[in-house]
Amino acid sequence: MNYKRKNTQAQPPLENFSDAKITKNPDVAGGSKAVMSSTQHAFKEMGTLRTLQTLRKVNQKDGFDCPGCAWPDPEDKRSVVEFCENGVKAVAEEATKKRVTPQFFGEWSVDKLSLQSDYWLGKQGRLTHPVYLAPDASCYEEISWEDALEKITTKLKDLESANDAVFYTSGRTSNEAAFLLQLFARMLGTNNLPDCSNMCHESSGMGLKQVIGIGKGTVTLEDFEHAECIVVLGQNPGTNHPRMLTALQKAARGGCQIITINPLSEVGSNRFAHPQEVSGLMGVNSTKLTSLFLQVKINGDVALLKGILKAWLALDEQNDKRLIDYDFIEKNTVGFDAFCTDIREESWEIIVEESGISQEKIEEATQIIAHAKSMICCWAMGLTQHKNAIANIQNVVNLLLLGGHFGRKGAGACPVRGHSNVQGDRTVGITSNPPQALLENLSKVFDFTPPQQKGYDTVAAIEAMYDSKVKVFFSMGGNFLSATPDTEYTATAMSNCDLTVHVSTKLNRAHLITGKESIILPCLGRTEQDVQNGKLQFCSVENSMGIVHKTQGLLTPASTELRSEIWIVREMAKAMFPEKFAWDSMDNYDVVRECIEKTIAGFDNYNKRVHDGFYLPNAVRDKCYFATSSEKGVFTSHPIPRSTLQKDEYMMMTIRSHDQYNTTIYGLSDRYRGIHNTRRVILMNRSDMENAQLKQGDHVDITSHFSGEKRIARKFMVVEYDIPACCVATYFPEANVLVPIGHKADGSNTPASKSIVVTLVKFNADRD
Ligand SMILES: Nc1nc2c(c(=O)[nH]1)N[C@H]1C(S)=C(S)[C@@H](COP(=O)(O)OP(=O)(O)OC[C@H]3O[C@@H](n4cnc5c(=O)[nH]c(N)nc54)[C@H](O)[C@@H]3O)O[C@H]1N2
Ligand SMILES: Nc1nc2c(c(=O)[nH]1)N[C@H]1C(S)=C(S)[C@@H](COP(=O)(O)OP(=O)(O)OC[C@H]3O[C@@H](n4cnc5c(=O)[nH]c(N)nc54)[C@H](O)[C@@H]3O)O[C@H]1N2
Ligand SMILES: [Mo]
Repeated sequence: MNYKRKNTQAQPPLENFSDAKITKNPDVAGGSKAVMSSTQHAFKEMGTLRTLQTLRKVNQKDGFDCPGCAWPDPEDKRSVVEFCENGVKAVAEEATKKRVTPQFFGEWSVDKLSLQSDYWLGKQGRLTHPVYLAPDASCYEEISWEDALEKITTKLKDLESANDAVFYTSGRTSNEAAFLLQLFARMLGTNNLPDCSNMCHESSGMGLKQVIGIGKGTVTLEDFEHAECIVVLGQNPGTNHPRMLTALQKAARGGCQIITINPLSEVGSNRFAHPQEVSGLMGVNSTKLTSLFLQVKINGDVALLKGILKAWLALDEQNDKRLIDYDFIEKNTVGFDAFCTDIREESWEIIVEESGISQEKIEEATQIIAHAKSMICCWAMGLTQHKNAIANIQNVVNLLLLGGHFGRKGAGACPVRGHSNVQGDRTVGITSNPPQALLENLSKVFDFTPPQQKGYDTVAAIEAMYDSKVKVFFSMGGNFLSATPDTEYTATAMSNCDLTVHVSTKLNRAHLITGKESIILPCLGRTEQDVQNGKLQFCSVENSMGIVHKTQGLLTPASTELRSEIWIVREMAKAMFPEKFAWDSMDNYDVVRECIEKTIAGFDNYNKRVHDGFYLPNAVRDKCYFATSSEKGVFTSHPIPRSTLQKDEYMMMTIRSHDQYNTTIYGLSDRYRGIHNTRRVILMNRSDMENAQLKQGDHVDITSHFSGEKRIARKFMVVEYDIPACCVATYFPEANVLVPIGHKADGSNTPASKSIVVTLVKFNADRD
């Protein structure tokens, strides 16, 4: 392990499981337990006054956008409490009263910090000062902003090639900061702009763009009220998008049929008691959400979707061709005949074997789908993080095209985004593969020649760093070490840089595996007031449904030494390219928004419209226009992926617990899955456990297998769970060490972190 500075650990430490407890899953999500869990957390982190003050402003027009997820806010009737349990935790995590000061760094060497758990690291509080880790030093030390920025810009100026620098963005960054960062990187001369989206919905963006001409969803929140059928695939909204449950509840109450496709029967998708309704809070009135649950095998979605498509074609024949929207297909699509031939040729035997769902169940789902006049398909990481992710997404589109579910009320595609501004960051130019129009506009507006060569995405950046081709790694938020695949490989990669820089709110493991030198720049978060030159500023973000709106914090910043992300990039730009722009004028963020308006389509009148929020244009949704080369929606055919599992091998997915936000661990329990006080668990099917002679509570080492390579993660506790045979589940980021860097989605390069082939052996403390 040559990444080691001294004795740093890239992986979280092992557990002793002394407090671990496994209970039955609850039946209902939400209710009073959700309120209790969130308020306890909030009061502990923020205190009573700050909690009340802060929560009043979450997702309100005059407040700040919840940093939790990208689910949209209702446009009119907003509740005074427009947030959810996990939103409260996300806010509390940022608005905590605890602080990580230079004194703290003096007491805690990087080595010592790395032995602590991710939970512990996050719980230390907000970063207060810029700190610097000198070559061979063991502790970070305080550094002035001036000196920190000087070190960074000097390194950048000295680069032989701009492509020796990488600029990563995580999805909490505002439109304004993201726009400036991509501008800065391109002025420097590189498109090395990887982002968290590369590990997230990249497959959705690419898959959709090829077949419907836009890489985003095509529905509004209102559409959920008009859908007759909603299919939720590979998503756990009860935990990761709890406010979506309100939309699903409304739909279910209105008679909409909800089909859930998931290897796990997630509590949040089953029943929901709205904590903001008195009856829901008391637990006396919960709503059944899922009407049909299909417990698909991990990565069995292509098989299952093709099964539904096959059954639909047959059902349509039996119903005098009244169940397929032939008019829509004729007018708006290409590829229908070849698609039908491919679907008809699929065998039921393979469909059932690979999906794990019987033909009868598939036909039952098809009855609902084929008869729905309006259907929405929602999905998240269960579809995007597979080798064949694009085939997953394009088969969802096939389903929507067959029923004509585009450009119609109550219907469409809904990739549910993760980070609260991951979609906006992309819109304003964070991408390693920029569209020509963006480069041309940048060149016109800012008078420079942007680089044409494609840059590194996340996986390519790690590989380049591993090969010592990157000198400076700059991260705008996120946790590049723990969120990325192949933790040990990535650790080596990061340590091969000359300088690693993190603009962050909280301490995380990526700060501990460093280049020769490292700098942490502490920034303002969403909840905090951003005052520039004596004037209060605000930023803007785009939600999962393409609405751009204002976000403005209210709290006094955690420290006087915090700077806004915009200020940081602007200062770097001023030092590097003083003649290119009157950078100081950007202390008024309206000026940044004017630049965005001039460069990116759809932002007309940005500074005026941002106050109320506005939809970005969406040709598919607005006028059923598909911007593909044929100007039509495209039917596609993809073979069913065949399982290659050998005896004693399992297919592992890495998922989120109810008490984490990506690599930020709020707590050690996963209430909805009955797992308490532990995270190093592996969920297994009972018959698999019997065959492997394992009992609940046993400890195992997990080995992943990929192209002859092996990776190992030690000491996980076996938990019996209702999961299909030969499928297992572990939590991200503990299991990321098992995700091979080379195992990724075809076309989108997204790490395939939901389909890892693994074997298990009993844990033995004496083993090397
Ligand atoms: N509280 C909280 N909120 C969050 C986050 C968080 O960590 N915590 N993260 C944010 C981010 S960045 C994102 S991207 C989203 C993530 O939101 P999700 O995508 O809901 O998150 P995951 O836990 O990765 O869960 C994926 C779901 O897919 C299922 N699944 C796994 N493999 C397959 C498969 O092969 N087929 C099918 N059909 N299902 C499968 C799993 O059982 C699980 O229910 O949430 C966002 N919101
Ligand atoms: N195995 C496996 N790996 C995965 C996934 C999976 O499902 N399985 N999911 C993937 C997905 S979907 C995603 S999106 C990525 C997430 O990847 P990242 O976005 O890189 O990771 P996060 O854990 O969200 O980043 C947390 C850190 O962001 C910083 N931060 C928080 N708020 C702010 C802010 O306002 N400004 C700044 N500058 N910093 C801030 C804090 O320092 C915090 O420690 O992980 C991916 N990795
Ligand atoms: Mo994500």
